[in-house]
Amino acid sequence: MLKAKSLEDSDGQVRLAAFLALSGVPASADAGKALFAALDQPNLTLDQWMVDAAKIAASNHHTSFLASARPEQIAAARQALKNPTLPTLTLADFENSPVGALTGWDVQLTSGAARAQVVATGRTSSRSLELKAAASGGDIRVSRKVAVKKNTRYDFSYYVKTQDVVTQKKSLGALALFPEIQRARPAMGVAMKDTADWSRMRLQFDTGEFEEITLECVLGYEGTVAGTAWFDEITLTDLGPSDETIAQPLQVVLGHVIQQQSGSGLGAASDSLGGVELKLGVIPDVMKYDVAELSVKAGEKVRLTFQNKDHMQHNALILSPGRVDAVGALADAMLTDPRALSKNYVPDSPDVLFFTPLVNPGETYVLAFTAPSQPARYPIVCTFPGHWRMMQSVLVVK
Ligand SMILES: [Cu+2]
Repeated sequence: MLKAKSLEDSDGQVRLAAFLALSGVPASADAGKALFAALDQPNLTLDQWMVDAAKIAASNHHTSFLASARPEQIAAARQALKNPTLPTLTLADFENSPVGALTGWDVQLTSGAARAQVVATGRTSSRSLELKAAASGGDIRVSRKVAVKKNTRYDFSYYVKTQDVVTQKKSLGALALFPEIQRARPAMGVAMKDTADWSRMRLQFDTGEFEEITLECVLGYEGTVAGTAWFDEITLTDLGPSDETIAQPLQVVLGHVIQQQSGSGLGAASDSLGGVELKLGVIPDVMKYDVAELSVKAGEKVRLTFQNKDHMQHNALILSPGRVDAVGALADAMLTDPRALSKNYVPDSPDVLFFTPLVNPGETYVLAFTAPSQPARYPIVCTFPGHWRMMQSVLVVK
């Protein structure tokens, strides 16, 4: 395969297959060198999945991969690691807004009685937006236009706090959303109700053809609620073009390997990673992991790379044998826990042996752990609301 130059093949799929193949073979000097050469080309762009595959392959052959890098390339990759800042746009923090009013927003009382104003308390600062519905119920939305780049991925983040929010019929509670950005439903945060302290909501979306979208903060939504909600620190982070190309893949992959090797003997001659590399992915749109089972030896060191190629968040919990239903019931019960999101929907249970946090669409998380010493079939399950019955795999410990 190395001779066939498949790493430099003009067909991206062939290159991806080659990278993936390299991640599954024993560490070899030729493979690391060839991978480095394939990435070390001016003006090379790769999509993010290929960059992720290249990271795994480069980790597997890190000794020869790093040995191929010139000192200035290492220096540039280290520098990039120090400054991973993406452009973040603050849409609203209300800090300069007069208290007791709401200027610059359209306020729409959809039904019932409710009001919107800036108040003199914030999450970490001195102002936030308050939406307050009467005890008899109200549905209110405040909105403003936001300029965005076309065909660009954004990470949307905001903080919300609620007090005594009681939903009625079909209403959702307190949430922020962009109604123009449609998937199955508008791009919206998880709706909050009851009483909950400041919680961060995040979601990612693609602007498509839009250059202007509407930010809405809503209390109610398709029905009235009683209670009060506060919104603060509403931001959009530009994640780059939605064709998902990464302009300097070599620097990104090199940075990944440097970070991984720091503290474990950078440039050591022997393979210092140790343990076994496992991969778990998600099949888009069907709420399923992409493998039925993974297997390891008892007591072995494991690095599980969980890659979420789906459009929604998922996690992966490794459970005690036979405890899927018990942990699933605890996950269902978390639907009424206002801190569920901040707990990544991971139930407090001794049956949860290892877990990843919620992994955003397009992101990858590496979970390192030591496999149990007891050979058995350990369930792997996603506890994002509604997923656990469908979304299961097994870690077979032999
Ligand atoms: Cu899931």
